[in-house]
Amino acid sequence: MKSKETEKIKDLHKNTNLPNNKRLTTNQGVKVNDTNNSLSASERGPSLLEDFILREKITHFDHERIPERIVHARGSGAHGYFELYESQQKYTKAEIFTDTNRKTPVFVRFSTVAGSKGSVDLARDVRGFAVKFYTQEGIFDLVGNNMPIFFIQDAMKFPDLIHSVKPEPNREIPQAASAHDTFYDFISLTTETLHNHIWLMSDRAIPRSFRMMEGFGIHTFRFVNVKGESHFVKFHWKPKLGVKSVTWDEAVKIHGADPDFHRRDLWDAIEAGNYPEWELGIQVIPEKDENKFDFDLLDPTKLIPEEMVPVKRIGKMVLNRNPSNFFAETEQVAFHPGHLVPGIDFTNDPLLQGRLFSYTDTQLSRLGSPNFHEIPINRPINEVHNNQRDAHMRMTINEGKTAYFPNSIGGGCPYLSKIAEGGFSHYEERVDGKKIRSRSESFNDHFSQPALFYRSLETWEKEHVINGYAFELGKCTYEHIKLRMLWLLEQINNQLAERVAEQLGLEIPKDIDHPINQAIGANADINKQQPPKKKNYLDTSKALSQTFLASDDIATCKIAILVANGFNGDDYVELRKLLEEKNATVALIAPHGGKIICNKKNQYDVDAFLSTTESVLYDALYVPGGKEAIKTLMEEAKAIKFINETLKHCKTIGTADEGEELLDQTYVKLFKDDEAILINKNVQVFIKALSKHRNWKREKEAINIPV
Ligand code: HDE
Repeated sequence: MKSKETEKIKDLHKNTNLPNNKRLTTNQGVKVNDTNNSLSASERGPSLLEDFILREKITHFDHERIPERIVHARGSGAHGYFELYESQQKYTKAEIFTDTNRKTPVFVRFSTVAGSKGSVDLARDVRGFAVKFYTQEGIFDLVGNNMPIFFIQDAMKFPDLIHSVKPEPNREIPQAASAHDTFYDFISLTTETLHNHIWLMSDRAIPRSFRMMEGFGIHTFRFVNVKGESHFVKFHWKPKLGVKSVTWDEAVKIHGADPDFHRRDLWDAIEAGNYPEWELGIQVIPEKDENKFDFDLLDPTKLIPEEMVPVKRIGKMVLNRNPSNFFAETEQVAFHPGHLVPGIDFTNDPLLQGRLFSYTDTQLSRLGSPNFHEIPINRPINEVHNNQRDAHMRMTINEGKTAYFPNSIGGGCPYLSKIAEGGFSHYEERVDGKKIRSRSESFNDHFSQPALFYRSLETWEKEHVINGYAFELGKCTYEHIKLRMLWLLEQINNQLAERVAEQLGLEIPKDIDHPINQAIGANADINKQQPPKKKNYLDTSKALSQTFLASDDIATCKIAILVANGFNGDDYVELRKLLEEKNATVALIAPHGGKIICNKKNQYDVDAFLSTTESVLYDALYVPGGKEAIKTLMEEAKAIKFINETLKHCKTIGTADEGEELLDQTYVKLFKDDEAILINKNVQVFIKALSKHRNWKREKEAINIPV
């Protein structure tokens, strides 16, 4: 246990004369003198129904669970604040975006989408990135994801999308995984999904940390200024630590080594005072430019390349406090894209419009009452006054006899606010047309942006995308689904399709005129929407490639130091000091737990011993010298595996003196010219290599290392 926590517990125990409010009581406040034994008639006799203490304890326990979120069930939250750099009053009257003197409290919840509450953190999935701003004008929720686009264009299709990705209903398999038939059946028949889907195949879907992901509001929103003028706006979160991911091989291994990898990482960083930070960016588009793009601004499957409209960074968010109680805060928090403050407004994006209905509706079944806004984590910081009353679990005791408007008996309260006094008014957009059920033609280009994304990736990223598709389609069992996907990939990029086809052992079909496709043609996009010629409004966009979104900051980077008794203590102490100065985290790993003794006879606490830990939980490895230590490690099969795996995952490896003999027992001996394999180099060189996160140049060969 960490020393800070141990001290806290000691403090509690010091106080033997606990005040009444710390004594165990029933929910009615009655002190309890036994919580281990039920009331029974004689020592070995039957339990008695009158035992109200037992009944209360069990009844409460029986009802402890609430329905988990239908999507985004697995999540982790943190508190923090938002600060604005410069007033955006030209665009918006929202005071969090005009008042630079404010520190607005926030609560953020990161999540995966498909898995249940207890599923693993490293599933290949989109991540939710939901921010609740507790502004002085009320709650503003920016309920976004870590990818800038969504799978579908219209809310009507959301249940179909989610049903297809969730475990197949006959046997509830697979958990938190998109690699199965029903998902690819849907994707391959719904071409609008292909853009978000290619992001899902990329490393963005397996982040190294929540702290190293971008966030996006996705939809085009509106900013409205004091004069009532509107601008379109897209929201972006840019992480201070850059965008970093793990490889799929690591993700699979992290599933077993630490299923709570992201949750733990967020918690530990905040506990250690390494507060996660993002800058809030906006892309602002004047109303007059609405139709200037080759795609529709209302289409949530399209992004606006940053090269076309730059992202202006307007403020920063810092997460500096862990929740005190997971259920009360992270589980009960209720986000809603319709929680807005004056100065921010919606557009007619049909996905956004549908969401505006869904989020309150889902809270009613999940939290059980329209009073969910009274749960502490959901309460605005300003006062709430209205004529709503009663319902399950009402916490507010409303006084007086009037609960209607207008009234004179209650002094006319609560009063309305004029727009100039901060009353919300919707942007008066002109709407004119017939009631129809159809999709605008301007939403029909489903291939240009997936192609732009693929073109924009560096070679190593492309390889990961190819392998992502091959893995996922390789898990599908119906050949016609794989063929449909291959045909669609061919429309995105020929090299991509060929490489995936090669791994699947299939030929790319020449057309989609397959009997099964004909049979379902009437119900699916695929036959109706023969892809139009792809547009090429931009050759590549650097903002789409992780290569260009890195950061040199090694704060919270986790370095494993592999040692055994007799290791070179001076080497270790110097490295640790320099790494910790840069807020990196160091873990001493040894063949056994407890203490480890260096060549100078100093003792150190072991952080993890080899059989309890795995290389995939660290970002880099260092092996100090020391004859005796190296001899011991050479006989440890797990030490050899640890090194080989670190190498395979393209991480930095450093050693000095006798450490080289250990590395020579591993595949490292074949990679001695590699720029992130550092033998007898000074510590600064090690730190520099670390700041690159991975040496992807190694991957082509290293991927074949048999671990
Ligand atoms: Fe959500 N989504 N969503 N979603 N969503 C929910 O609300 C829904 C969409 C997002 O940490 C649910 O409280 C519909 C896009 C996040 O608590 C539910 C549609 C984006 C979270 C719901 C979408 C999101 C949710 C489930 C299509 C990115 C987790 C529990 C019209 C911009 C928030 C809940 C948290 C949660 C519905 C599409 C992001 C069922 C109908 C697009 C981050 O109401």
